[in-house]
Amino acid sequence: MQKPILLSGVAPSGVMHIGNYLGAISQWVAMQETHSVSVMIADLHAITVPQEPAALRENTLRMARLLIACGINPEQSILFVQSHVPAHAELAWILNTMTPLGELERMTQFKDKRDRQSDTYAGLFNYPVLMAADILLYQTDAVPVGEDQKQHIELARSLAKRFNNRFGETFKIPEGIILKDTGRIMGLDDPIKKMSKSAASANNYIALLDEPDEIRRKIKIAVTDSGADVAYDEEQKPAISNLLRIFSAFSGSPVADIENRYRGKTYSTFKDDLAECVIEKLTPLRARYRELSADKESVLAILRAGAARARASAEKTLRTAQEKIGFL
Ligand code: AQP
Repeated sequence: MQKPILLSGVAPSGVMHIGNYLGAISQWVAMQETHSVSVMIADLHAITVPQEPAALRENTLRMARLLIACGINPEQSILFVQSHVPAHAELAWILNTMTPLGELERMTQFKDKRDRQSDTYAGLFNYPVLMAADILLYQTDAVPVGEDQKQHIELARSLAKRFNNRFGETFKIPEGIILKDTGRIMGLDDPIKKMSKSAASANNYIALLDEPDEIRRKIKIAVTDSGADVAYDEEQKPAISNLLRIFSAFSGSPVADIENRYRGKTYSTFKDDLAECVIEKLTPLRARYRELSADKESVLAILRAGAARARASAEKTLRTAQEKIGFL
């Protein structure tokens, strides 16, 4: 029987942080057993804000290495670069012609990112339509993402339904998969906002490639709440609750067990142990990344093979959509 199809993606920025990892990438890795997984390095999305060409090229390769180091297995799953599959841009154009402006104007990510740019371009506004194309091209069943992508998945679903209603069954309606505990990891320096690589300070996040001393330092200075108890309470103790969720995700212990372990102990003891737990999990990943950095050719070969496999299924769906709308 054919496995359900999973597609998700990550922008090739220079940094992948533990929010990206716990909210999204670790899900993709785990679901390789049960799903047919495609992971896209979203360079078309990256250029919706200005990029320096050499850095974009390097970051795309770096992201491929990072994903493999995280456990995406290129022999089992499809790992590809979005711009290597032209069907993404072609379907996005078609979907743009049936997306009401009002739906894009409501997107909170757009408003957020626009406010951080000196100039805003149409690509940033249309980003969610491209994301809908990414998903619908592969007849995707499951899209595991962080909570920040929820609105975009809703748009992909409504565009698929709109197209199907107007032109007949063409696209599968995808389901977003958002983890309750790790779908929104908050910033270490501001537990009210999500952890984000474009935060003003690098103390906001732990990058997967941060060295152990850097991880210790960032966790030591992470914001805590008033009071002294290591207790889960999202309202009263957002900072400690966030650290508890990170600890739980990396250690595999339920939050309640960790609360019990640190009852009567200080924030500082809790933070020291959390840092060691994160370091233990990330050390093998960093080592694997370094190994892959020595061999650029084999990573390029993986991306070439991934693009060829992705193109085959994407083009099939694109042709069907083109025929349905009456292209000659
Ligand atoms: N803080 C987060 N908690 C849980 N999941 C998160 N994701 C992002 N931040 C968190 C999820 O990671 C996947 C890949 O993200 P992306 O590369 O597309 O970038 P992003 O969402 O734009 O991540 P950043 O770090 O927040 O970047 P900036 O600062 O540029 O906005 C996605 O599934 C995302 O939901």
